[in-house]
Amino acid sequence: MTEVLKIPKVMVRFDRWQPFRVTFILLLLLFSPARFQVPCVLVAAAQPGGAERDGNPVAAQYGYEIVATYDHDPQAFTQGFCFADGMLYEGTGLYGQSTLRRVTLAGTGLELRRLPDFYFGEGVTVFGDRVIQLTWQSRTGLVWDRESLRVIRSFSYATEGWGITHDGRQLIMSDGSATLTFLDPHTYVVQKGIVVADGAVRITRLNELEYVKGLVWANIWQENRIVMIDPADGRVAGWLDLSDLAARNAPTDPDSVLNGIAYDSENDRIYITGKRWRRIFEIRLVKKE
Ligand SMILES: [Ca+2]
Repeated sequence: MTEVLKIPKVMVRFDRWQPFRVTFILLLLLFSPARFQVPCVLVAAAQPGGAERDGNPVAAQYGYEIVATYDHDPQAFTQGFCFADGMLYEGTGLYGQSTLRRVTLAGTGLELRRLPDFYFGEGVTVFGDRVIQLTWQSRTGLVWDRESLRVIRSFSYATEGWGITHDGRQLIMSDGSATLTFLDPHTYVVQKGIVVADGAVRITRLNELEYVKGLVWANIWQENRIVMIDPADGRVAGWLDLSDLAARNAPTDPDSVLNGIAYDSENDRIYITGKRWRRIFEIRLVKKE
């Protein structure tokens, strides 16, 4: 009986203090530092960019100076352009007109090979004793003996072929999308792909390529500007605006866009041209503030 009575006493005491306890808890919540922390967290999360932007530096912007000019065949529909041991190698396109050619900067010693009419020639790179040339939609790469300029083999790839270059270890090719594909230079087997992006924006229509001091440079088709890409992750490290050069030197034909980057790594010289341009330009970068 005694135990039975004790229980209601406790309940009564609880009931008496309950309003005060509830008020106390409400006051605690009202003035708790945690109350002020919640909006702070929300504000931080709502700020645009945030940590991602901090971890991904904004791409540098470059202009150019012209160092020298050289003649270029105004009939050449340039699709591939590179430099090795004092010679320019150029691949041209269009069905029935595609070629591979080798010539000095002065225009002497021209050697020219015609591709079969069913190939539309694209990017060109020199790797060791071979010259490798892509074709646009035939999914076929042509491997030329560098000395004789004769085709010694071919290989297949799964995409369109646009530009090609190499970093000394792997071939790097573009296909008109935002992806660069890395191939084994001996087996031509795909080893990896990267997606090129400037911040959150994918950069598509990557065209003629050149490997320059650790970065992959790519013409953007029909934009007359070059994007500089970190080959480790596809991050855009810089932009080179050549629209002024293109406007002053390209023919009025809308197809005659900037599309040739050749790098003389021995002498650190950059050569630029375009489809049916009359000139090749050696340029020097000028960083924009
Ligand atoms: Ca090139």
